[in-house]
Amino acid sequence: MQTNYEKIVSVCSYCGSGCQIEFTVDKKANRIIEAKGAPGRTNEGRLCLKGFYGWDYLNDPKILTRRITQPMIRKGGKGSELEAVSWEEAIQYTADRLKAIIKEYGPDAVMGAGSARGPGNEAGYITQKFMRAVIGTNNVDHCARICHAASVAGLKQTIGEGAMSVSVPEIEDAEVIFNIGYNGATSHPIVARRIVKAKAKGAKIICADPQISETARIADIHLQQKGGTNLLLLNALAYTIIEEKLYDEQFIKDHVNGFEDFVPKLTGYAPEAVAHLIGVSAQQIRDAARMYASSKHSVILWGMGITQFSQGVDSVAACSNLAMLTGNYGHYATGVGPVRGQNNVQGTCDIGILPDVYPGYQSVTDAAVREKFEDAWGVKLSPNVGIKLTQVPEYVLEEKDPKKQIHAYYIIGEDPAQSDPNLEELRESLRKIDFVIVQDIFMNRTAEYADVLLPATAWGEHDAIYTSCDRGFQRVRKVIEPPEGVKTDWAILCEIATAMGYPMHYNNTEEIWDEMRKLAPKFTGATYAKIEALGGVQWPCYDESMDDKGTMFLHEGGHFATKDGRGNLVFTDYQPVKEEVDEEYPLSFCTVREVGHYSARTMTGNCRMLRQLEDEPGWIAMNPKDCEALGVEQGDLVRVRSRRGSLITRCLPTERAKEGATYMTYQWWIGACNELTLGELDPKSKTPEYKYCACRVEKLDDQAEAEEYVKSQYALIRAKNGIVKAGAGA
Ligand SMILES: Nc1nc2c(c(=O)[nH]1)N[C@H]1C(S)=C(S)[C@@H](COP(=O)(O)OP(=O)(O)OC[C@H]3O[C@@H](n4cnc5c(=O)[nH]c(N)nc54)[C@H](O)[C@@H]3O)O[C@H]1N2
Ligand SMILES: Nc1nc2c(c(=O)[nH]1)N[C@H]1C(S)=C(S)[C@@H](COP(=O)(O)OP(=O)(O)OC[C@H]3O[C@@H](n4cnc5c(=O)[nH]c(N)nc54)[C@H](O)[C@@H]3O)O[C@H]1N2
Ligand code: SF4
Ligand SMILES: [Mo]
Repeated sequence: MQTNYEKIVSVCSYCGSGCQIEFTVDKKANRIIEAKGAPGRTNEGRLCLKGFYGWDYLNDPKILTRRITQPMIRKGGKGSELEAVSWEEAIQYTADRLKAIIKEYGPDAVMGAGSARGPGNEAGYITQKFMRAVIGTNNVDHCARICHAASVAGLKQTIGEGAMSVSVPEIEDAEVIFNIGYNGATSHPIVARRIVKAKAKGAKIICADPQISETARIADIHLQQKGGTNLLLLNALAYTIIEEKLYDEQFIKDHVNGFEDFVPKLTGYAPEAVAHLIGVSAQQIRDAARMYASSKHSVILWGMGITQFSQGVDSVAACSNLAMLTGNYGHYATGVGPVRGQNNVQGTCDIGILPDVYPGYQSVTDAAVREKFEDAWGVKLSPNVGIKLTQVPEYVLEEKDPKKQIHAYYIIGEDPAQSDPNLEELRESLRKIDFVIVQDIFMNRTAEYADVLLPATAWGEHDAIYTSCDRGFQRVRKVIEPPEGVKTDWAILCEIATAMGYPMHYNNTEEIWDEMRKLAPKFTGATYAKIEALGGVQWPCYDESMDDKGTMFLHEGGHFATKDGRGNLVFTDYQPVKEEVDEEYPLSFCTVREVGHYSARTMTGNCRMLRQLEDEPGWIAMNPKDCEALGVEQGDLVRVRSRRGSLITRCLPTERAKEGATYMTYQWWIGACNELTLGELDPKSKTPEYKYCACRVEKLDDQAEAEEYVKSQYALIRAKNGIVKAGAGA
C-alpha cells in the first residue's frame, strides 16, 4: 500500500542528554505519527517519556496556552490589548523603537536574552551578532545564568574550561561515581541510565543530596546532608583526602598549582569538626573520601544542587579540587560532569550568548579577538562586558540614572516571568521597561508584558544544530512544515537588522554555521558534512579534514585549558545560606524538577499524554511527620508562603524528604515556585539561590473553595492566553 509516511531522524528538544529520535511523519497530513529511539551516541536507541510523547505541542492542542502565529503589537501603548499586525509592520515598528532607544540612551540601554531551547546554534549565533553588531552592546545572556553559569565560572578558575570533561557514554565505565546535587533520573533519564549501567558493571556510587533521590537509592554511600551545606562537605572531603594522604602526589606535582597554600586553609574542616553541621556522620565523610580517591576512574556529576546557591561557583571549584587532588582528570572515564540542563544550553554558551565572550569562548575584552570580529562583521564592537540576565531588575529598578538603565528588553525563547527568581520584582521590572519584545512559539507568561510579540518556528519546523550536554554537535531536522505566519528565529532577527540599517541575509542555516565556524577555532572542524557523516561531533574539533573526529574527553594527559596548562586549586570558606528557617517560616523550601514536565511548561503543558501524568497546581513534597503535624493529607490543597509571596499547591507526603525540608517542582503556573524564591545571587556568577529559602505551609480548611480557586485560575490562564474555543484542556 502506498503511504505518505517518511522516517526522519532528529534530536530531542528537551534535556541535554541529546537523544536521537526517529520520527514517522505523515507528510500529507503534516503530522508526526510516532517517535522511536534512534541509535545516537548518547542514547543508543533509548528515550525517556518526553522523547516518546513530548512532541504533541506541535499539534497545538491548546491545553495550557496556545501557539502564536501572527506578530502582535500593543498599538495603544502599555496596558492596551495586543493587536495582530503584518510582519512588515512588526519589523519596522520594532526596528524604529530600538533605534529611538539607542539614540536617546545609547546601545547599552538594550538587553537581549537568547534561547537554549528550540532555535539552535545558528539562530543563537545570529542573536549575539544582532546584539553586538547591530545594537552595539554586549548585553546578551540566557538562562545558563540561572543554571550552570556557576559551573562555567568555577571550572574556568580551576581548569580553564567550563564544559563536561567527560562524555555521557564514558560514565558507565567509571569505577566510582560521586553524584552531588544532581537528580539524573528526573532531569536526564538517559544520562542516569549510564549511572545504573556503571553500577551493574561494579562501580561504587556516592550520592550527596538532602532528599532520597533515585540515585541515592542505589548509592553505596548516601550523604543525606542538610540543604545548603555543599562547601562544608566538599572541603571536609578535601581535608580527608589530604590528611589521609589519599592524593596523587605525582599528578599534583606535574599538573596542579597551589597545593602548599591550599593545605593549611583546610584546617577547621576535619569531618569530626563539621559533620554535625552537614547532618551526616564524620565516618560517612571519611568513607566517601576514601571511596572517591580509590580509583583513577572516578567521575563527579553535579547539577543544580551545586550551582543554584549563593556559593555555587565556590562549590564547583571545590568539586574540581577533588578531581585535581586525586589525578582524576585527563584520561578515559574520569573527570567532571556539570550535566548541562537544556537541549542546547551547552550550545547557547558555545555560541557566545554570554555578556563576556564571542562564539567559542573568545573574550570581548581581548583587543585582537575583538578586531577579528570587527573585520568579519564590518562594525566597531563594544569592549565592555555586558549585563547579566539576573541583573536586569537591578538595572531597571535600582539604577537611578536613566542613561545607565535598561530601556528595551528583547527576549527570545525564555520565560523570565515564570523562571526567574522573586517574580514580584521581575514583573515590576518588565512593567517599567519602555519596550519589551517577546519572540516565542507560545503565549508564555512573559508575553503578558510584551509590547511586541514575534512568532517563531518551533523545534521540528526548522533545521539546526544542537549541542548535547557533553559538547556533542548534532543535526536537528525539519520534520513538518510550520504553521502559516511564523518565521525562523534567525530570519526574524535578520529582518529587524536589515530594517535598522545593517543588512543581514542568509539562505540557510549551513551558511550561518559556516560563518561561525570560521571565527571560532574550537569549532572550525565541525562541518555540516562531518556532523552528518559521523552522526555527531564533540568539540573541540579544529580541523575540517575527516581525520579530526572531535574530542571525547578534555584535558588529555592533565594538560588543562589554563594559560600555563596547569590546574589551580581554589579554596573558599563556607558561608551559610542567605535565608535560614526560623519560627515564622520553619520549613526549608527547595525547588526541583518534574520528570514529565519541562521548565516553563509551554511545551510539555501542551502535550496530551504528559498533562495526563501531572497538571496544575503541582505538588509540595514533605515528610509525612510534617504533614501529620499540620493535619494535611496527600492531595490536599495547601498554601505555601515565604517572605516574598505565596501559592497554592497539593500536599505530597514522602519519606524522600527529611523532616523540616520541602521540595516543589518549579513547572507550575498556579503553583509558581518563583513567587517564593529568593533573589539572592552568587556574587561571581549571579546565579540565584533557588535551592534554599524559608517557607511555611498552611492548611486550607475549605478544600471545596480551594479546588474552585484552582479551577478558576486555570480558566483565567487559558483565557489570558486567548484560548477561546475549548481544546483538550477543557
Ligand atoms: N525555582 C526555580 N526556578 C528555576 C529553576 C529551578 O531549579 N528552580 N531552574 C532554572 C533553570 S536551570 C533554567 S535553565 C530556567 C529555564 O527557564 P526558561 O528558559 O524560561 O524555560 P524554558 O521552558 O526552557 O523555555 C522558555 C521559552 O522558550 C520557548 N521556546 C521553545 N522553543 C523555542 C523556539 O524554537 N523559538 C523561540 N523563539 N522560543 C522557543 C518556550 O515556549 C518558552 O516560552 O529556569 C530556571 N528557573
Ligand atoms: N523533566 C525535566 N528534565 C529537565 C528539566 C525539567 O524542567 N524537567 N530541566 C532541565 C534543566 S534546565 C536543568 S538545569 C537540569 C537540572 O537537573 P538537576 O540538577 O538534576 O535538577 P534539580 O532537580 O533542580 O536538582 C538536583 C538535585 O539537587 C538536590 N539538592 C537540593 N539542595 C541541595 C544541596 O544543598 N546539596 C546537594 N548536594 N544537593 C541539593 C535536589 O534534592 C535534587 O535532587 O534538568 C534538565 N532536565
Ligand atoms: S532524556 Fe532528555 S533528550 Fe532524551 S528523550 Fe528524555 S528529555 Fe529527550
Ligand atoms: Mo537549566
